[in-house]
Amino acid sequence: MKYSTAILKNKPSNTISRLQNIVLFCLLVVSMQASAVDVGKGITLSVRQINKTFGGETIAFWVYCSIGGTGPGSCANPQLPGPLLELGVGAQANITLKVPMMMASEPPPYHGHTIHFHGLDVSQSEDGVPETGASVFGDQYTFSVDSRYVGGHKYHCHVHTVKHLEMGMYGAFVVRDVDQQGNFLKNINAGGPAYDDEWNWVLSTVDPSYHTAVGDSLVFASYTPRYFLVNGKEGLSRSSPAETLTSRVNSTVAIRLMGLHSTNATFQILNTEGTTQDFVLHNMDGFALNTPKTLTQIEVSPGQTKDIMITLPVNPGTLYPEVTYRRLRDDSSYSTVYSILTFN
Ligand SMILES: [Cu+2]
Repeated sequence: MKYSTAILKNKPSNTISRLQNIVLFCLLVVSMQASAVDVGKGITLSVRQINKTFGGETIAFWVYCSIGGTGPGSCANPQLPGPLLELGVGAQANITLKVPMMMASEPPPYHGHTIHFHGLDVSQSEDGVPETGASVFGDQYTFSVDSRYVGGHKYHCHVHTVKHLEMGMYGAFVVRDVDQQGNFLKNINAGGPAYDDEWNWVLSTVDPSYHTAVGDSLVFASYTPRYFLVNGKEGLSRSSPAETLTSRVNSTVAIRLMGLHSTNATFQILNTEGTTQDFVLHNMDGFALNTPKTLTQIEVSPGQTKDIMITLPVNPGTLYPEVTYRRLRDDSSYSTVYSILTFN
């Protein structure tokens, strides 16, 4: 309803443009929802190898995928990162991981896979850490979380993490606030402010040499990333963005920044004049701040999650959210990943 109102208000005489907007919006919603999985309904995940090409270089990745279906993130159509997993507060997650016997390139004890729910305080037996007893040959994960955890988290494999994380074994995990019937609410945290649109950004980096090294190789002693990604895409320029979102004027957009990368990273949002835009930080590492902070720039370190919200201007336009990846040693810039946020 709100979307229709905004469209009518700003394009009262352009029916074709209005229809295009509605179609585009529906397509965006469909494509975003296609890979989201409510793990409260039960889900079986597996792992597939896919190849991706960056800079003319073909690199093998291992990705989580959901068994069943044909959409993005299913094992019929595996994607980097793995599917967005969602869980309502109070519901029980029921996740089965089936490990295929195809990852023979990692010798014992570095073979097999788990799921570690980074930032969720689950019991040790559900935590996916092989060193504390998790099975690496397939496992069942059942847990529930309370309202403190509403917000952005992530999941990744905890087997030989330096290798398996780099290989692409990660994805976004969002805990949803719910109403009394258990329906998901669009709140940034439990009872927190509501947003109109949500954008989940998985930050990651790629050092191709890690993708061919195995076991205790000395390659793992030095990280030299060559490709820098948001949701598995490079976004090398604004004309070739990693992510695009079409929203409405004067609406609020939640962006959840999930650090699965292995460098420093800085997030900011620029307008067409190149001026940084204010946004509000609401959650850090899945927990609501007592006092939300208004910022123009934010650091996302490896392993961190930061949930922000921006209120879009009242006139149609475009903003440019971007992530600049930086060296851990001296913070100098590697590369910027560009995205586009339009509102009309
Ligand atoms: Cu793994």
